[in-house]
Amino acid sequence: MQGKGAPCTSPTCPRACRRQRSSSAGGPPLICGRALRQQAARHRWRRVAFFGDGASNQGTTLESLNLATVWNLPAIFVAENNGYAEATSSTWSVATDDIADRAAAFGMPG
Ligand SMILES: Cc1ncc(C[n+]2csc(CCOP(=O)(O)OP(=O)(O)O)c2C)c(N)n1
Ligand SMILES: [Mg+2]
Repeated sequence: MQGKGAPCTSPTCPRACRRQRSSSAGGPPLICGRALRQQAARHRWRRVAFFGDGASNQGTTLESLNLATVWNLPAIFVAENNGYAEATSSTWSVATDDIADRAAAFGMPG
């Protein structure tokens, strides 16, 4: 999403999803909380967190991926790599070519 701000500018989700909005790395932990509520209420909804390449380097995002796996939360994490986190290039700051590769470290499909 070149030229636009944080991943708040998310595409429309499929019908069975509800989306969140938040700034850098705030979304994944919030989505874990909401997904836990969905799970407890036995709803069929899946929660979706969109985060950017910059947010993928933040601890809250990685903690959320871990939590979602160990609690088996109904959550989907979508990484949007637009090449930059503000003025920082992802080629300089992200230690993988494909952010989805990181999912394997948390036991989830990437
Ligand atoms: C915890 C925190 N640190 C710093 C910022 C300032 N900030 C706002 S957007 C942003 C860059 C986000 O980059 P990225 O995750 O790649 O999302 P993009 O804007 O490229 O979609 C930063 C550092 C913030 N909002 N929150
Ligand atoms: Mg980015």
